[in-house]
Amino acid sequence: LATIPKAFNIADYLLADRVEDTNAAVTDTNGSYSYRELNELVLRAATALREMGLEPEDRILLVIGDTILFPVLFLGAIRAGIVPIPLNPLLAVEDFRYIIEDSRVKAIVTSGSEAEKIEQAASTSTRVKWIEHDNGLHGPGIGNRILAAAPYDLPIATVSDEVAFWLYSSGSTGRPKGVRHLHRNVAVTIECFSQRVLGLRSSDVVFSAAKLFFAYGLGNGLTFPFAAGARAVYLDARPTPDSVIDLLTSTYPTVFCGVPTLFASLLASPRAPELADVGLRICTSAGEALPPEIGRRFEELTGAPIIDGLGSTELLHIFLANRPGQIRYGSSGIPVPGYEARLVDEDGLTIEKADTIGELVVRGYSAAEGYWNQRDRSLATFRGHWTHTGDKYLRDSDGFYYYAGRSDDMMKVSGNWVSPFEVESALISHPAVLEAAVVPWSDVDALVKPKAYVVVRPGFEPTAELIRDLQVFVKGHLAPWKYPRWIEFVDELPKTATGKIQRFKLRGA
Ligand code: 3SK
Repeated sequence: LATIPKAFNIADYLLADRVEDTNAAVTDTNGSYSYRELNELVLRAATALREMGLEPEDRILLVIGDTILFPVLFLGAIRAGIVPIPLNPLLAVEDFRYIIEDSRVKAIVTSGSEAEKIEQAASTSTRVKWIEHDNGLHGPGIGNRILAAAPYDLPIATVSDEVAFWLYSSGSTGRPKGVRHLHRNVAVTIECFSQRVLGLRSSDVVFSAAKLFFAYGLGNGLTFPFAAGARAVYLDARPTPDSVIDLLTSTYPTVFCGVPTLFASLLASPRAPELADVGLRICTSAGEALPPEIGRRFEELTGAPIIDGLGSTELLHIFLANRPGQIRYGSSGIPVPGYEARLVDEDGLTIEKADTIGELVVRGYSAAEGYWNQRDRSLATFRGHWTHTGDKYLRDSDGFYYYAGRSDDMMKVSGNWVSPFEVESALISHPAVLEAAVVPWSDVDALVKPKAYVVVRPGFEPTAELIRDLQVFVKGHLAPWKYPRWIEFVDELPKTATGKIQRFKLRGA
């Protein structure tokens, strides 16, 4: 791997050489911005954040959409040594409240549509001093502050081994964990995946349907294209088949980064034939295993192979992947150059034999420094140079890895972690529910969604109407992707002698 100097700032690394570059860096719904403009906006944002009163190492939450303001604020904060924490705007108020307390942020930038939720969540915090609104670059709020500030001109004051930003990852008890990433980690993912696997170049136009607040989207839509001098195309709206096809047929990206559910829904869309000649060079898929049929059919339709891979928030981006020209649909591929992978048994011993399931552990220099204030979980996950993924895999005799489930009960739904415990807790707070167990279940496209088994309280009828009621109820309490797509009523749940639910007896996925 390339040597990374001690004095190092990832925002500076991405943009400092592009100060005079007039090529387009970002196209969002409102227009295009050259690298020169982007660099200047980033430096103005760095000043604006300092003028608001933020000091280096202070933290700021970014609850904003995929527009030019995302890279401007994310990189602007980092350039000034401030630590941004991008979050999913669709989280529930309770999630925001927990993260605001846990992260001890001093400032929050929120898009107009989420402002009410954020203000409610921050109302109990004694630490949050500023809530700024994102009403667009030219709108009142943070946009105007940035445009009014002078470009930041202080020298780099960060080092490669210091924390640059955090991302939150869901935990099995439902409490998200703050994953702390260093400046150097970004440079490692760029070299290993973007350069050595995707071969991203300045002529590429990249569209990531996975949003920028995800580790996967952050690499695809921000750090990878900027490092290559390519153009990133942003879609602020929800990535539905229609909005994605509109974007692909109007901006003609060469690289499209999606998740399996989206590839499946694009293929099922009556507008799918429009994708036949949009000029895609390559696609990536992550978030959950890509069903082989979906991969093959999408490649047949568009002519572009899908590079399916496995990454994690803890390792920042993809570390197992297929390779262009060497794709095995149904497999997560082989270790990305720069990473080593092993399978271990329950005693931590390496499994050498092919086709034997074990836990996947990975060694790579993009591993996070640890979880914030969660020592036990950090010790369990980041063991020396090896990161324990919690994923079960098998490796065939050619060295290709195949997903075989989770070591815990967590599941991935459209690329988002869902804790069964959290969905069960929401269900149990409904007056009709006595007990609930939530497990992963496969839909017709072999994609995983939550299914709930529910025991109703005496006096309540297990009807189709109650199913709808419960689904609406959960949607009202949790982020939208978490509600159970199927609910089955049962007389009792399988349990251990000590009363723990045996979810594995109910699993169908
Ligand atoms: O879910 C994944 O496979 C993934 C990929 C890249 C970065 C982060 C994640 C969670």
